[in-house]
Amino acid sequence: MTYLATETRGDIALIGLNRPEKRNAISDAFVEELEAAVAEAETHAKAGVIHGIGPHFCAGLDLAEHVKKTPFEGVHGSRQWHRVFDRIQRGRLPWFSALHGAVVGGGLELAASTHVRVADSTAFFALPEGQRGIFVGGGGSVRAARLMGVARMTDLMLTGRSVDAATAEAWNLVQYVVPEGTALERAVALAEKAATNAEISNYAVINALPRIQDMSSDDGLFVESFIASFTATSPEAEARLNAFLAKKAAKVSKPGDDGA
Ligand code: 1HE
Repeated sequence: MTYLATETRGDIALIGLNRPEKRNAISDAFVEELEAAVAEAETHAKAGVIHGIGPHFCAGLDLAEHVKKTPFEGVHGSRQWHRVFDRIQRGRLPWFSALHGAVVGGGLELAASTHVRVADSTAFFALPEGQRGIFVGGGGSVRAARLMGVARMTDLMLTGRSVDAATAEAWNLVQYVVPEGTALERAVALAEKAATNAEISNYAVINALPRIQDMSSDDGLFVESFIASFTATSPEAEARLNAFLAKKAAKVSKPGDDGA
């Protein structure tokens, strides 16, 4: 692999963005490689972690490549990012991202396609597209806007300012903030938790929840009933429910007891 360093730790697939000399800037070939790595992870892992190698998570779009494109090539490029990030968001696996340093532009869009974001205290977040004369093209206007809200995203894009990890947590951009240098370790620990869930439950969480948010309340509740029934009547659910009733399954832990 040219742009990625992949690794398997038990049930967890790790994808390291590995172009540190260019701050993990994402070119067309890079995003294609990411798609292949996600597809490969789906063949064997139960959860995945995406992280950045070097001083930053990701500096976003490879600006050197972007200047050479025609308008129509730009559309295809953006649609390619959409396809790859959609495979992360609505694929087979729950994905966790471990964030440090710059999480900017397309890097923030990539992080927004993962399901749980863990930032260390060095992480900073920005959408400098306006400064570059461009617009988000990796799904940011949908995913990032829904996470932080349109008003905050508008502010980030108009001012080009950065926000720190604590602000990103307050803005719902990340779910965890951890000490410097520990985001990867925490993201792997969280992914290991998710890997112990029933696969069908994880699939429902990552595929049904975002779709239900796009529905009316009435439609969402209707769809929820079918998913609830479909999962609850699976053989795995029966085995897990019986294990709990036979006192052979772990109880729900108190906050902090499980390391999360
Ligand atoms: C790059 C890129 C890049 C760095 N494309 N080459 N993204 C941005 O506007 C962010 C632009 N980058 C930065 O603001 C800074 O590089 C960072 C704050 C991320 C990191 O700073 P630093 O001091 O650690 O690194 P550096 O010295 O700025 O960069 C090291 C090298 O990486 C340097 O190349 P070199 O050949 O001179 O060594 C930089 O040119 C190169 N580099 N970032 C190409 N992004 C699907 S639409 C998404 C739209 C967007 O993502 S817009 C946001 C683009």
